[in-house]
Amino acid sequence: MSLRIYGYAGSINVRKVLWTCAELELPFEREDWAGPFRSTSEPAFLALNPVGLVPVINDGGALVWESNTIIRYLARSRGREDLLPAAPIPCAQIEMWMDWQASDFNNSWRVAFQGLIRRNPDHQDPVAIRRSLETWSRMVAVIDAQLGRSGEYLCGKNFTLADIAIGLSIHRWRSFPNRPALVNVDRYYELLCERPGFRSYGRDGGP
Ligand SMILES: N[C@@H](CCC(=O)N[C@@H](CS)C(=O)NCC(=O)O)C(=O)O
Repeated sequence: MSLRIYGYAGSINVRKVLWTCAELELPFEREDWAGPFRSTSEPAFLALNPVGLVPVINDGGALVWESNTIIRYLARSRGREDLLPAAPIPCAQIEMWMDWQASDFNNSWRVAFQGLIRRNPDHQDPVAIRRSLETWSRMVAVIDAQLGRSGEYLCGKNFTLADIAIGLSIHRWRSFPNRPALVNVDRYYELLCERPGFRSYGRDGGP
């Protein structure tokens, strides 16, 4: 049974999984759920993921949800230590960026992105948008400084899972028109664009 991915391809979190599959050269089938497609509150979906969010995978009967957990699982189960080393220290140095992306960094952009890019009527408070934008910009500047130190990818010379989580976030950041210029982030984006997986599922997958 081949790998099955549940979730619509426009979701930033589903795109992490699709890009990881491209890096692993892993064939998969995908079912559209959430966003404009079938509702994740349907019992059939809640049986896959009780919290009702995409992505979810079914890998030979093993159900896994939470995008970063899924991509860690895929790299480990396929023995791809280049993407996520087994040794505790290099592994932690990658995972700290992934966990930060999924928590504080993700939260920073929510209001500004929904208000300014998605034009969501529920997120039009100008003070909240300005605060979100300031926090988002400060956090992208942290990434820029890290990229200045690392010189290539986020955690050094090698592409890792941290680049999938952070790279998609940087793509989202670039959808904001009046963003400050960040030289290392711009260089990094060009580097990511050399990867077929990013070209298929990151850069071309909407903001
Ligand atoms: N922490 C979760 C977040 C997943 C999430 O927020 N998924 C969104 C799409 S990006 C979703 O399923 N939304 C429900 C919907 O669109 O109906 C993860 O990283 O997988």
